[in-house]
Amino acid sequence: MARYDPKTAEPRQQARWQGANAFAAPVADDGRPTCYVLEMFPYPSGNIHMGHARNYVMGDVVARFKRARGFAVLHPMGWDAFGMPAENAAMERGVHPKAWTYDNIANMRAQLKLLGLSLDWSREFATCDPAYYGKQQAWFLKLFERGLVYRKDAVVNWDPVDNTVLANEQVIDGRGWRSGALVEKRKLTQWFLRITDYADDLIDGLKTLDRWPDKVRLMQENWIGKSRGATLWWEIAEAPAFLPAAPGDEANPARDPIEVYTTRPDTLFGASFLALAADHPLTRAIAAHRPEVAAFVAECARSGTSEADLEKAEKLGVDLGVRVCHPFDPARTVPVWAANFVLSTYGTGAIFGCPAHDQRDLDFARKYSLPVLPVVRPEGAGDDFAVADEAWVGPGKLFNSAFLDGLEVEAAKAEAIARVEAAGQGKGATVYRLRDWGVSRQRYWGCPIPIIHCDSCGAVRVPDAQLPVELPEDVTFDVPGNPLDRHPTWKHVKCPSCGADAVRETDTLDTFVDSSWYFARFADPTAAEPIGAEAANRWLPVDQYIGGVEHAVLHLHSARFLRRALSDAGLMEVREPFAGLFTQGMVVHETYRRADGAWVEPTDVEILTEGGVRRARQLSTGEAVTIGDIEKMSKSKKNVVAPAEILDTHGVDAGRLFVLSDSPPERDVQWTPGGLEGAGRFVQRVWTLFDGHEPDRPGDRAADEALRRETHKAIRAVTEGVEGFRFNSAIAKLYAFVAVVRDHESASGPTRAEALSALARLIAPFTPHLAEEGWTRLGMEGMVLDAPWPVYDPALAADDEVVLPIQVNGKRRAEIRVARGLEPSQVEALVLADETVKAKLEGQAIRKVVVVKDRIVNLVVA
Ligand code: ANZ
Ligand code: ZN
Repeated sequence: MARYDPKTAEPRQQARWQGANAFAAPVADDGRPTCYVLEMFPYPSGNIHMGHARNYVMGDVVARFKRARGFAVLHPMGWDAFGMPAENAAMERGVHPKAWTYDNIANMRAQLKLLGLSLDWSREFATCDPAYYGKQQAWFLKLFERGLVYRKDAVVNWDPVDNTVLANEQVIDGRGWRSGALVEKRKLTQWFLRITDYADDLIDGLKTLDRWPDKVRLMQENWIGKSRGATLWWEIAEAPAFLPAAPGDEANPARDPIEVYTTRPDTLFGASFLALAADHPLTRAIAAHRPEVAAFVAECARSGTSEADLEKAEKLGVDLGVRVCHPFDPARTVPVWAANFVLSTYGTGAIFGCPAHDQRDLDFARKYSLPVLPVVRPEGAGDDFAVADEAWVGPGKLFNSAFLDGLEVEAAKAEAIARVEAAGQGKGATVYRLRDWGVSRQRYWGCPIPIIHCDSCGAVRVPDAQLPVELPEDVTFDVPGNPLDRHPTWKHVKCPSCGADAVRETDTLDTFVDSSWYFARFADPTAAEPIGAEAANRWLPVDQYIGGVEHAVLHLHSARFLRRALSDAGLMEVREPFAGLFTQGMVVHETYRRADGAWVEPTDVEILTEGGVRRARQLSTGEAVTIGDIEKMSKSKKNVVAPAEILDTHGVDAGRLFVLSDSPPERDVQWTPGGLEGAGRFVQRVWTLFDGHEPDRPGDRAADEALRRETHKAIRAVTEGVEGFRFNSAIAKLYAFVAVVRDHESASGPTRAEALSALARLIAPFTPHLAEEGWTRLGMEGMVLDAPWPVYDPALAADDEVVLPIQVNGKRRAEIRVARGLEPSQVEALVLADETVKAKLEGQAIRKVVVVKDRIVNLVVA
């Protein structure tokens, strides 16, 4: 019998699929129900890594399974191809971003093709193809006409060396991640998408996403961050003389009441100060006259800008020398400070501090010796309730609070809002954490924003006939800044509306825009409209979307928003973009490090086990290396195994099997050479069964009956496993089934044929090449790809036995296998006669036996 040779079999089967154009999704309705399976498309960084491979193999299992179940499947692939790394390559190595990107795509496409994925390559595109981004410009202009795209001044992180805006993640300890320069805050006019218009709809829609992980829905909800509370106006009681004096004077807003947003109006009587953001108008007005305030503002502008950074930073502030009146008691005044923990972009950029019931306020009050007045006391606490280092943020009853005394927190909130509204001192308010989406980037390698700026007409849209606005290719990267901005000719155009000299917008779009609608373009990638209506209606929403949980917030949120905006612009129907979402775990690997700190690649490491202790040695130098933590495969720690490496050893199918078999898909999987070898042996074992099949062999009746039952049970278990995204348990079942088929050698040819034909179809989603080879070897017609998924007979698949745990005085001590449905009295008799149970009891007397039918046995002993 010949060994199975993946090196010849795998290319052979791939050529067969390609020859039959097997994975092209039908262009027109062919009567089958549709199923759209999509994995998050890759950024063309250079090589396909193991995380990609696992992601795409999971999608492939679903796609192949759905196809066998009678669906017309759309399973496309493309490239999220704009972004900074291409420009960095240009700056560091002098390659053009376009050449770098398309070279990487070619390389990665070839690597992906080796994995035997059932992808419809005819629909492939990259987001940097003018044919794609031109359509993006077209819908951008539709949203512009509807007012869903607008321009406003926004504060950005500015890197004064690289001359560019940085995202919050690119600011590390207040410095630019590339240049190391101290980052400044600058006001720039930027383009925004009006995502906040959809805040409520985005929250409501989450309720319909019953095939999304709960944790992702929760993350989305927190990101939108809807909260109910109140805005309150605090009249100015005292202010430095240099502030303009006229309240209500529009030219002199500095003496207007300060508007504060709170989610805890119930705690108003515990207020001991107000705190303003560093760029609140009043802070700035005072900074203009007081150097210590100006210094504080400058300091805030330099430090980290993300909410997470602010959360960690020490709470700092400066007294502004202003006092304001308490809304419920004008005779009582509190001081106004500027503080670094107040965000200018949330609420009103001003808060009242209630140190007893908010930790940040408490830290601040302790640092600057401000009063701490408790107003909510927990159940059981008395009038002397006080807080020390920890604010009380839990429930309780109000005290020290006049008319609110005795109320629970929720009731007190409502009452406080009613009172301030009646007094004209504030009103109930709903506030969102969500901000409009700033999409301007001062970069070259992105989608040009199709706008022309004219001195007399303002921002004018590029006429449709002039789309796409293509990126010029003759750009230089030798100096920092945006190459589009300094290009000699590209930006100089005539105004489309008055014909005067005008300039193009030189900002490009955030790459998250590119990835927020690609799934819709795949439905008809050559449509004249951005989204081909007929095809989109047939294929969308994506039935199963698969990707990393790191995209759970931004990418999914952008896509959900855009779907709504485009539907309002008449470009697609309203529905959620992704009906089902699965977030897969990562591929992790041990790390290895030399004494000098250098990381060592796994292929250069030999593991030695002595007396149960694992040690490692670097092969190339013979030096001992330390075995470090198991971490996500990453180039920086060199703990990567390239998918190409596995092809050379055990073949694609073994690799596919391994990345899915070792842990549940939502968890991380640890890459080990041993695991891959195990999968390789399984492939051989399966082949041996196919190859040794003798169709005419007689057999014995008992073996036939048993094998048939096992076959139908396996069909059921694998089907349920794939449907429930439990690929690892489906594979475990396949391993067990293969052992069963081997053990039932005395079954007849026809019964074994039934078992093996089911096996070929059941393994097809996981190890498609092996399945095709087996299918042919069994003498079946056509490709297993086109064979329907096996169907089980429920009577044969029924589990006729159950394993009951046996507890003795509440502890699990033994188990017993009995026929399903057996009456408690019969079970009791079997348990009492069981030798293992007797041994466990060691002669103790049984007081009581409780049997829960088909579930558990409890023994009470003296
Ligand atoms: C008074 C108060 C008393 C507050 C108390 C909390 C507890 P969430 O729930 O996250 O929406 N806040 C308001 N605007 C802010 C800003 N721009 N920067 C920083 N903090 C701000 O948070 C709402 C609470 O965060 C608000 O309620 C306000 O502090 C603070 F015992 O007001 B609270
Ligand atoms: Zn004009």
